[in-house]
Amino acid sequence: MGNYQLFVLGSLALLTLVVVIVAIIWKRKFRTMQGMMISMYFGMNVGLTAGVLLGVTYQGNLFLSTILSMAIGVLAGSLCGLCFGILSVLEGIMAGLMGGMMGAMLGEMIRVDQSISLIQLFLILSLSTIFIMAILKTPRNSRIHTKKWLLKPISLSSIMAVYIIGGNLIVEKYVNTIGLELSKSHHSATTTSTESLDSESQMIVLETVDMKYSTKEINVKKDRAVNLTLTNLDQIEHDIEIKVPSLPIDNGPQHNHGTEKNVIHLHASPKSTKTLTFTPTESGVYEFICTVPGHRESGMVGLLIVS
Ligand SMILES: [Cu+2]
Repeated sequence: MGNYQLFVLGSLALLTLVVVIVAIIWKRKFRTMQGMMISMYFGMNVGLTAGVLLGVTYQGNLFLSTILSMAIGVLAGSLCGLCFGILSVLEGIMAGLMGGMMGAMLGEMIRVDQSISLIQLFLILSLSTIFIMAILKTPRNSRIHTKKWLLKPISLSSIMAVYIIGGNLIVEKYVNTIGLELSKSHHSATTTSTESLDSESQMIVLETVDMKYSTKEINVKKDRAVNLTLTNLDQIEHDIEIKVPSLPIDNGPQHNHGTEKNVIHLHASPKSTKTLTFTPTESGVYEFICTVPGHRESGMVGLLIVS
């Protein structure tokens, strides 16, 4: 749990407390239907907020995020409903269940950066429960004589604005951290990294494990040296062969049997690493394969894209 998650969950807890206190103070002013409506609105929005947050946080474990979010939604909805009576409790519980479930599913499916705005939207909707209560509390047919009543919503709004701006600052840090983690993991997960050692050479690292290449696509630039490394993690031998127009290879002893012009061939025995350098001279899409019998057929094939 990062700062951001704690910020949102803490806000929800605080909000629940405020809503319950306000509901207890004003409960005589609400009719049953209004109490039900408030509980429903509050339970649903708290469930949705917590759901999206936890769904994103625990992506890949929808069961956990759903159970937790439904629990939070039910807790908020029923606590709010308790102030108004049994019907409101039921309404709050059902809305909390539904909000938590839908929120978790939503969180599971969207990206972290997309979740931020949704969480904020639902958080604002949850906060607006207080406004709804203030509006519903106003007796029907009552006319507003002075402009004093404006003070309350204005002060409430400014408190909310400060709160949300403060929250945004935390959010930015959170997104930056996540973005950093993402780019880091992206870097290590895809073993094919086209990074330039200097301005001229491009490093490509390809692994073979469980009869598969670690990537199905290699992107390189034309007329720039490509340093290709094949790391064989399997117990059987693998190789890589690419028929691509290229400059003659000058890799000396490391270079195995790529004597044929325009054929890149790199062979790695079990648990070994081999490297060669070549320079593609024409852009296009070329197939790379493992020439060990049966390997290509079982999926050891990919594309080299020269641009
Ligand atoms: Cu193979």
